[in-house]
Amino acid sequence: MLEGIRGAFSKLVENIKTKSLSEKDINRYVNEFKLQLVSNDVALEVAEKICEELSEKLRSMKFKRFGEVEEEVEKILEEILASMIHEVDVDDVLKKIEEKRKRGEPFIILFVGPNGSGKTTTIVKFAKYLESKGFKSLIAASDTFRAGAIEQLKRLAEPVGIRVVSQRYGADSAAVAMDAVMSAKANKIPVVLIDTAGRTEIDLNLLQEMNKIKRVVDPDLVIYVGDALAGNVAVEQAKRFDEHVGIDYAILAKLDADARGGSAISISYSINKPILFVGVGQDLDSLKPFTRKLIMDLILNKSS
Ligand SMILES: Nc1nc2c(ncn2[C@@H]2O[C@H](COP(=O)(O)OP(=O)(O)OP(=O)(O)O)[C@@H](O)[C@H]2O)c(=O)[nH]1
Ligand SMILES: [Mg+2]
Repeated sequence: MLEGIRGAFSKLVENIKTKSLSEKDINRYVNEFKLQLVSNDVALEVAEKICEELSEKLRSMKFKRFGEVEEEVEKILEEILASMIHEVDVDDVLKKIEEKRKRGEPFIILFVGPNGSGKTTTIVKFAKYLESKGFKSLIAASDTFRAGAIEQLKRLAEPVGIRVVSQRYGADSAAVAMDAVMSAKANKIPVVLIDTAGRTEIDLNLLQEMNKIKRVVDPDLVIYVGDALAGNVAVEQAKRFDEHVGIDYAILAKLDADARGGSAISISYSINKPILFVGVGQDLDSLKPFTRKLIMDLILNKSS
């Protein structure tokens, strides 16, 4: 996972620690590093920002004993990354759910994202996660568009004891969502998770449909599920969903299959929204809270 970006970072550290650096060296290594970031899916604007700060900090770096240089460069990279990756504590979300539960109202989360990004799987993982924290949830099958979507959701959710509220294909997705909300109220289920249809193109119809669901159920959170493998495209898609629908958090699925790793850095910075979780496998327990530490440890090779 993330071998590409990790390789770029260690190459930079290697270059810098073995030479006494002239201005020209710094420019060369930083440019080389920038290219590697971009080829590992870091969005250009983000790579430029990282490298601008990096050059500045390298120039003012005081070289100490030889062995300390590596540490120093790693520290610089850590600082830069930390300033770019937005973090949120999942417990904050759990607290908000608890507040609504006390008021007897369900907490509603709308999941949006492009075609095949991992929404349905992620929702069921999320429901399992909530269950482990003591919150029951039910899922609205508001993807009434794609053939097989309702069965797929039921096949994943029902064996693990999570109820799915569904209607027929072609039904109004906002009506399905509303049904689920009413059912949650009647049955005192504290969380409603709404699964929606993805599309290959981010088309106007889809966005209108999302906005209609949003208007009708007034969700507490809108979560964008992005596909780490989509790289730079994932960043552009996230931006467009944010512009048109408005998103609060992102979840980045398929990080386990992402050999490059740049989208994890880019998405959070580009849309200025925190990543809540990352998906690290197809099974339903593969959802990890996203922390700066998790991503930095992966990039800086501090854990496997
Ligand atoms: N390796 C890996 N695969 C994942 C992960 N999350 C989802 N997938 C797989 O990605 C594929 C698509 O997942 P779905 O959950 O159906 O995606 P979706 O966004 O609901 O797709 P549409 O409803 O068609 O838009 C499935 O084969 C999932 O098993 C993950 O974190 N890691
Ligand atoms: Mg789906």
